[in-house]
Amino acid sequence: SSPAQPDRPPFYLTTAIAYPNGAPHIGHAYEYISSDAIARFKRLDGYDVFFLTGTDEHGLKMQQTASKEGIDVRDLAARNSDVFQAMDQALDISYDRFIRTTDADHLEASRAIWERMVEAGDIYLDTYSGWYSVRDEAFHAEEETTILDDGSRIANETGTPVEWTEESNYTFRLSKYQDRLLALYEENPDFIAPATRRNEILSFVKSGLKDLSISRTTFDWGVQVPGNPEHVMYVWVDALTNYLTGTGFPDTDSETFRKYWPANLHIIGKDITRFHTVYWPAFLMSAGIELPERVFVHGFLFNRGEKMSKSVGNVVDPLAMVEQYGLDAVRFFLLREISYGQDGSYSHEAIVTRMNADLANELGNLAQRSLSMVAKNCDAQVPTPGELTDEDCALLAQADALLEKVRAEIDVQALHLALDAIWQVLGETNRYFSQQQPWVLRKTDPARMATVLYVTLEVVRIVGLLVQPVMPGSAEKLLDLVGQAPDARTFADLGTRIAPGAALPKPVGVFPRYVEESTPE
Ligand code: ME8
Repeated sequence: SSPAQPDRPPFYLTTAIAYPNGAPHIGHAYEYISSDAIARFKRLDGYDVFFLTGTDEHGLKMQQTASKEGIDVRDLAARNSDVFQAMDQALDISYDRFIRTTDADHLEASRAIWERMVEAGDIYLDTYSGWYSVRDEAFHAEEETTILDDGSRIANETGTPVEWTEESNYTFRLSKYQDRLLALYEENPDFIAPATRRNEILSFVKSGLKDLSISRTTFDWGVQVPGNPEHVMYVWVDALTNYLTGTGFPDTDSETFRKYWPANLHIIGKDITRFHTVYWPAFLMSAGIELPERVFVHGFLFNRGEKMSKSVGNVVDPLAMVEQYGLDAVRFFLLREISYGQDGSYSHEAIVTRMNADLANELGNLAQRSLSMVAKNCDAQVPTPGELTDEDCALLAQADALLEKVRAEIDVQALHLALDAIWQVLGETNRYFSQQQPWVLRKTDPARMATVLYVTLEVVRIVGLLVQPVMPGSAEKLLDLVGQAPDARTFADLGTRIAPGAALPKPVGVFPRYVEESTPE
């Protein structure tokens, strides 16, 4: 048997689970890529990560889409769930489980949380009437809707049509949790981030919570309510429960539940904040289950500033984007260009600028120039440095300080600032390389040239290790080129300097420039 491993701290991270009523769009890809970068960072930083993603398959929206397409809703869900899963693979998303809300263990978990809420006295039968948006799978209060000129009514927040719904169904005593929710936000100021989202939710809850309708009888595509098969659960009750299912709930004694629950981080987009920061903690309080630590809300992606969504139809296929620019360029662009937590825009020009300036020039060219000098002038071995100058020490100190800086940014999900810190050091390194002029030293002072190349390779190595979460494929190639052993690529390996004398492979370019195809005359 293997020697006992010291226990690594657990880190449980989730994405929203998407409605598989169509193919995924770039907004979905953005959520998975950003969450994946966090999951990979935590793994490299020594955490025992569990990363959950998947598809949200029940509800009226799915049922209506299926009947429109003339297929069985199960087939629609299965077909598109596979498309989401294939996209995750193509995007290098390192999930530990891809959950489908039609999975057998999820049905069990959903019934269990329901029964706990019943036992708490929080579910009662009532007649519900109000405005429902199928597209949002959400209820909207009358004052949150507007009547259009043609007499139809829409939800103000999302612009989606709402319909009058009246039925006898189960209702959750959300109003009972108003004070406890406000206390939660007060005592745990980091529960909702960024602060703008927290403030929105604070004022929403302060304005008063109404009880919430949580079952439907007019269709049957959902989890049956325990003890009353006439009802299916409101899709959000079972959807949110997926985060518990992933840990083995309702088996609260299971090793996975004890290890991973409560979740450390739910990553979601801004349109579903209320469900995750009001309904979800209230359900958990009612069921007597610990609350997640934090909900981080990312912004929306816009195509050249224009809104895009599957329902509207101006959707960009993430895989076509990957085909055009390469996977790591797309991953890098999204995380570097957009302030995580705010809305962002993408365009061909912006992607090409990042590819060429940040990747090809600042990182690729630095690696390529230093490595090809080493190949030609140092017998293709890591050079042996002489005594270090102040400049050498200052640069290495900046590179050595990166882990702590980047870790602090990742801990508050400031992914763009983490990358910014790394690219600042790359900027310094490029200035250092130009000032030191190793190509001149080659003739005048080969020993000094060796030191400059050594210092440069060491920075490239540190950067290579740190960009693994964002660009796993390219970082792997870069680390191969600087001779970093494949089994020594965690952040614990940052502190061991590159070994002089190590043989290096023939340098190859890792970050190609994007060259526009010339338009035919
Ligand atoms: O909301 N930019 O599913 P969904 C960035 N099933 N993110 C976007 C986006 C955009 N343009 N459009 C959507 C659901 N998203 C529910 C979730 S969780 C228990 C249930 C984000 O397929 C959106 O905010 O409509 C959400 O986080 C995710 O994509 C899935 O959206």
